[in-house]
Amino acid sequence: MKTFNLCVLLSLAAAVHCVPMPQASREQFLEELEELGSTPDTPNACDSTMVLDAVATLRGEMLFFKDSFIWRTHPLRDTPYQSLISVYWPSAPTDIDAAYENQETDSVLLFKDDTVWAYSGYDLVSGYPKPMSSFGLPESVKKIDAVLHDEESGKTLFFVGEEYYSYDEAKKMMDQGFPKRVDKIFSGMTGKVTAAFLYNGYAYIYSGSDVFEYHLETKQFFRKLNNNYFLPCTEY
Ligand SMILES: [Ca+2]
Repeated sequence: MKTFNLCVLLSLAAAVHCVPMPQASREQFLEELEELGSTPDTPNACDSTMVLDAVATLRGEMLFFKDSFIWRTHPLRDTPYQSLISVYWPSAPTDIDAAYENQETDSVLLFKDDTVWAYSGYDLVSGYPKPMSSFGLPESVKKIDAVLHDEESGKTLFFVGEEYYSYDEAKKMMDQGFPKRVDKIFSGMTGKVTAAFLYNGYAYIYSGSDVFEYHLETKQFFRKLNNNYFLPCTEY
């Protein structure tokens, strides 16, 4: 039985809906992995010094991006699932800068240099890829370091160097008065932000292999974690 399924959790009641992956993608993935082999280029979740390119959620899962690879994890599964980004999204870039999930449009957005891609499920959303300037970022911003989307407030924060911009998803325009320093909102965050995502009312701000946990509403800093907190090493 060669059927290959991608399981997507649809509800907290743990009802699992399996989306068949096209057979061609499965074969392509196996061939590409065979070509790559277990080379040093394949990122390893057990490398505690690894700096992820981007982290995002997607329909209850977590997505971790590194080079050409992606891991998917789910709170109810123990082992992260690693594959090539191209298996899910053949037209997507590799070595991305940032990513976030827009739950309202049921899409995940990927940023690389001055371009943004949006996917709903496996499908490229009509109109994408398009210039990142469509968000209203200044022309001087040629790439971003990370992005953080808060569904409650409808704000999306773009991290660029020591500063961040705030985008209003409802108004589809940048908020006035930005950029501001990152440590004005996330106290003590003076290092470069490399990835960010929200989970269970907390903001997780990555700086290299360190992850800083902040309460979303109060912005109070709680603790410093490591990459492996969310992306566990499963080689024992
Ligand atoms: Ca990044």
